[in-house]
Parts: sequence; structure tokens; C-alpha cells
Amino acid sequence: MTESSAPAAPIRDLREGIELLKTLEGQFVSTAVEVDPQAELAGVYKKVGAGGTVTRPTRVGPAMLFENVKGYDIPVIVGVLASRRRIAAFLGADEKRLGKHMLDAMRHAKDPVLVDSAPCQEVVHRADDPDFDLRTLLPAPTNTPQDAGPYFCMAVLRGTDPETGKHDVTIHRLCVQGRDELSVFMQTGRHIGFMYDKYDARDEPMPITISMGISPVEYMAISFEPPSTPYGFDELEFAGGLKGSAVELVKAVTVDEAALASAEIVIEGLIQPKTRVAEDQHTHTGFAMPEFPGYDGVANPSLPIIKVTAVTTRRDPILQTLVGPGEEHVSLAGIPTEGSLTQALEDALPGLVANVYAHSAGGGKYLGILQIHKRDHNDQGRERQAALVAFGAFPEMKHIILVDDDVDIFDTDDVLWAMTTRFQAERSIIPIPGVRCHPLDPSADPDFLWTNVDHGMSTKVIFDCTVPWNLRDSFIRAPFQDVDVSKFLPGWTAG
Ligand SMILES: [Mn+2]
Repeated sequence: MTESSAPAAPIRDLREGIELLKTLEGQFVSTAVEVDPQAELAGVYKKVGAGGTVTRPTRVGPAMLFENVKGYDIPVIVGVLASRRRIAAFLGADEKRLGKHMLDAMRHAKDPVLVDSAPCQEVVHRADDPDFDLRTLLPAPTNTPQDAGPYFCMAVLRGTDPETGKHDVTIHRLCVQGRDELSVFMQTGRHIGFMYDKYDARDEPMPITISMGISPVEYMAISFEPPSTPYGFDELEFAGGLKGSAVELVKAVTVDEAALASAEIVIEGLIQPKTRVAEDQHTHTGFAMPEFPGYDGVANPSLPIIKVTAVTTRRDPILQTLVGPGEEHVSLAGIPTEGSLTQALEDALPGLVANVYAHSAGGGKYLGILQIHKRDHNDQGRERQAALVAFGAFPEMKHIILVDDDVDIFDTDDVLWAMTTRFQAERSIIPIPGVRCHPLDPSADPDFLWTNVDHGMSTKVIFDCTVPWNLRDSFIRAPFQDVDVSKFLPGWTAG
């Protein structure tokens, strides 16, 4: 793998990101036709560009701005990060080396800085104003008609550990529950949730800021998860590395916490101790919203409540959202996964793994494709060791496909070609039964397979589609001449 260099992103915030997309062919569309934020908006974008694991038909398409949202003055943008091409443009990086680029950023981390004033506080709506109502102020969409309620899906929570003073930023799903109330789902082990547990035990409210519509570059950085970003590691330092300049924070107006200065919209509030509500308390649908594996999540029966104290915005703010289990989730989950896997594999087996793709079909978590560079007969069998390292680094990884370095890991046709012509099931499938994987995979259940003694257990599998070293001469692809097509078709670009 190549030398580490300091990344520098060409954009500072969402608006510069949108302007950049407008200069790229096929990466941005907008509509002035009125759209209902309840299910209709997501229904439109599912067809236009959601991609990922959503119900077909879908595709990877442009980001989309809905200028005219029924009942609201605020437009909604969706799908900003729902394509590797766009993310590469935002980061100033090679589309096929995003994981590596993320890793380089981690080596150039920068402390965030506090600024005195920020555009995200140009307009202030205080919750103690009797006219304040979240439900009419911000166009939170639902993804499907059976969602528990309207959700903020790109909500970056920032909190502080009451004992250590360390900070964390994490995206959590927030469901609107009333004029000044949001429920917050924090999966066990997530860092903001760990902090909240400490406040909860002390019976104290936890100050929180919720930044939305932040710089796309910042969104990518804060999506890194453990083990790459252990508890106490402020992901905003890493975001500074990815931007090439320090992330700017601004003190909240009504709570003792800071928000991201680049945000379009900030919600300030206090997570209440000792209080829990059912996520679908008003709708009783039984469902939350679509999860990344492509199925609807179950409404949580017992979630903490955020009492909102203020909403601050830019002038003419834009609300940013995503469509459930689409390509945007794959980007946010999978590209950081690729960065972490790249690191773990290079540490364990230097030079063996040429590239890594956390494939869309697994939501960026369940399915990994490793491109293996066998150098001599000693590397025969090390490809399987690489798969074991990847499983070790990411417990949520279920299927790993190994291919040679003449296969394009981002071209699923090519990967399936390798799985067809460089694969004999009896020697090429390596199942590892009875491993705890991820509870949102519905097949990870004893009813599906008896060796799954508990829900969340799976058979991990290595699909070794690499050519055995001693047979390599029989597997040389037909050798076409390499030509410069732009000589024949001016302006032609690959892909
Ligand atoms: Mn964290």
C-alpha cells in the first residue's frame, strides 16, 4: 500500500458540497413540486437514488433536493453521501481508495477549535416560547408509512463524559415524540449511550447538541466506530484530519455543550434521566424505521427522551436526511469499515491484501470482499488467514469473498465471475458455524439453523475465489491491448 499523505477536502460545509455536486454530471437533482415528508419523499428517493438494500426498484443515483415540502418552509436534501463517487469528490480522494484515504486522515488528526459565532446560530428558536413546536418547525420525514413516527436520520449527537470530560459524537436515530420531545435509540456499547448511563445513574440530565446538515466530510469521519475509535477518542479530531483543517465548534445557546459550526440545523436539549417511552407510543405500528439489512426495525419499547431546549439554524436552512437502508448507510458504515480493515490486514499480513470493499449488499457491514495479491507459494493459504483477520477485526462481518488482484472488487459481475470460474464449492467454501454476528440479520436465528443456539448467531463463511498458486498459469485472463480510448472518443472517461 502507498505512502501516507495528509488529506485535504475541497469543501467546508453542506452548501459547498451541493455546489460541488452541481458541477459534476448526474450527481444532483432538485424538484419544486410539493412533496409530503411522510413516506412520499422517501418513496420518491427510493427510486431516484437510495440504492443499497432497499426494496427494488432502486438504483445508486444523484442526491436530491426537495425544495417544496408540504407544510414547511424548510427544504429537504437526501442522498448527499449515497454514492462513492460523490464521497470521493467531497474528500478529494480516489473512489476506489476511500478506506485507505480515511486511514491516512486518522494519522493527521487535528483538535477541534471553539469559535465565538457560527452560521448555525443565525436564527434561534427557544423551546420556552409558547409557539415553539418541533413538529411544525422541522420537516422530519418518515421512511415508510409504518415508521414509528417522523425521524431525524442524520442527527449527530455530541455529549461529554461527566467524569472524564471526554467528548464523543455519534449518529443516533431520533423520533419526534412531541412539541419539544425526541426519543433517542442508543445501541448498547455506543459511546454517547455509555455517557448517558453515567448521567442516568446520577439522576442528572445529560446536555446534548444534535447537529444536522454538517459538512459531508465531517459526516464521513464521525461514522468511524470501535475498534478504530475507542471510547474517549473524539471523532472530530479525525474529522479535522479528513478536512485538512480543524473542525469548528460553537457553544450551544441553552445547554452546556458545543455544536458543529458547519451545521444547517442544531437541536439543543437534555437527555432526561430515569424516563423511558415506547418509540411508537403515538402510532403503535410496532416498527421503528428501515434498518440497514433491508428490513423494518422493531419499535423499541423503552427509550430515553430528549427534552429539547432550542433549535438554532442558518438563515434559510436545509434539512438533511437519508433513506433507511440505502447506499448512504453503506457509505457511512462501510467506508470506515474499509479503513479499519485495511489497517488490521496490513498490520497482520503486510502487502497481501491490495484492497477491501465493504459491499452494499451487506449494508457495509455483513459482506466484505478482499482483493488478494499472492506473491509466491508461501502466500497460498494466507488469503484465508486474511479472512480470519477481517472476521477478528469486525465481528459483524458474516461473509468474506476472496478474489485475486486481476478482479475488480467494486464490480459485482467480476466478483461473481471469479466465484464461478475460480471456485469449487467443496474446497472453496469455508464455513465457521455458531459465531455471534449481528442481531439485525433475520437469518441469524435458531429457527433458520439449529446450530444458531441464540438469535444473532450465524455461520460465518469464507468464499475463497482465488486461484491456487500452483495452478496460476491456467487462469490468465484473455490479454486485450491497453489503449487510450479518448483518442477515439474525446472526453471519454472510464466508468
Ligand atoms: Mn465514539
